[in-house]
Amino acid sequence: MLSHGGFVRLLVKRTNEWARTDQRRYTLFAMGNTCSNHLGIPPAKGPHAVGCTDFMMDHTVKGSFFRLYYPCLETEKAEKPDWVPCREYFNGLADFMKINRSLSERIFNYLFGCSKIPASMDAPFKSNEKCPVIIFSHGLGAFRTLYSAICAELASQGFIVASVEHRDQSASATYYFREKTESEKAKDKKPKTSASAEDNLVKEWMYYRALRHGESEFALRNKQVKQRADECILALDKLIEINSGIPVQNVLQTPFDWTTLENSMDLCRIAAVGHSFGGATVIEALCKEVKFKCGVALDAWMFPLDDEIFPRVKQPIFFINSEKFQWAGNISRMKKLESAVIQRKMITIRGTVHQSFPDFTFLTGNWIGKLMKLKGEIDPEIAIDLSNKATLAFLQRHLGLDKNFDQWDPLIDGQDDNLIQGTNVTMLQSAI
Ligand code: 71H
Repeated sequence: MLSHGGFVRLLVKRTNEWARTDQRRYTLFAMGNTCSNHLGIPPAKGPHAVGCTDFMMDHTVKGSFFRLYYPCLETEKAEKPDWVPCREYFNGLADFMKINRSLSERIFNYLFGCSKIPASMDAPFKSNEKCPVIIFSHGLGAFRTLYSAICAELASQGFIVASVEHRDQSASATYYFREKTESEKAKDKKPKTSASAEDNLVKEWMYYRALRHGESEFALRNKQVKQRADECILALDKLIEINSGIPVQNVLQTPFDWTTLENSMDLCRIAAVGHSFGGATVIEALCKEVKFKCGVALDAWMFPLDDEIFPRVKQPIFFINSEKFQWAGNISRMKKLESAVIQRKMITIRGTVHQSFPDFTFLTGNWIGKLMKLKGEIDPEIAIDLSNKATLAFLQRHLGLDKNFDQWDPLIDGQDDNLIQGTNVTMLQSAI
């Protein structure tokens, strides 16, 4: 528990944050919204400080929404963004987990309400040599902010990373805007000091849609993976526009200056990275868009993909698997991508679970973490470090980067005490 003074400071800080943006958070509970633990998402290890900002354009459900991580200038006043941007995301997570919203909101808020992303909100972009680009795709029931240990690490190593928030009803929660109706505009008589895009818009929340009774799961997931790939490509298109200096209008009011990104990207060096459903999204996106030069699929869930696409994917792919999630049927679909001419690699990180890739793994103690399968046997920092280093080595190799990530080349072949080359899953003949 915080001291009385600490609680007051926290209250004041929260109020300031509220004043700063209307996207902010939760009502304070009578007991106070205190931080419950000292755990945190590990800071990025690369040579650059990391900035982070949100982008939405256009405002409709068909627009693009992503969080951008980028190398930034170190500034004193830089604030770290909340890990979960507002209460609707916690409510969405509760729906996804099929637990009661109001009880879980208190628990989530208590456990994770103070967690911060290891990046500076809206910090100025540090222009340097041209940055290679990564589009990141989240898993089922996740959303754009939950993989910050991975995205911030890649940005600290010089990448511009756009973490997409999918609108295919597979995210726990997401939002877009609709225009106000005439009657809403009439009711809204408050005097305006500065007109902005958001003034005439109303936020619409979209939550996770569970499979309906009798519905074909393949039909739903297959449709979703195609939309997800399109959303990755749309995010890339927006980055290409931003890079070319075309003025973009961000629907979200942020102080970040998007014009500073003009000519900052190396558009010959673009990759896709994703977790689970996001891993399948990577493969679908590679197939649809050859601008993606390679892909990294973290504990990919292959179920949503059409078998027909496997022979049509031409880029290198790296599968980084957890020890516990995989099964023969899923691995056999990964193996359908094996090729004599295109590099396809697979490693397994010992002691990991499916949740070893999203940030939750850092935010609970050992006991609760293992009980809820958010943590495996391995120290989560060691696991994410191996995953990130192997990813960087693979990206250097296939994007042709001029960095020192090749120092981690052995990891691509599973050469580490905590790695297995290929898979730990024993393949049944019937599954091959
Ligand atoms: N489930 N992404 C969820 C079943 C296992 C869970 C998610 C429970 C999260 C807490 C425990 C696993 C799968 C499975 C394809 C995929 C991506 F906050 C996050 C939420 C989701 C972070 C990351 C994710 S998990 C994921 O693409 C796929 C196949 N999974 C998964 O879906 N069931 C439960 C009823 C609904 C369909 C591990 C787990 C989880 C706890 C929390 F309490 F801490 F928030 C979050």
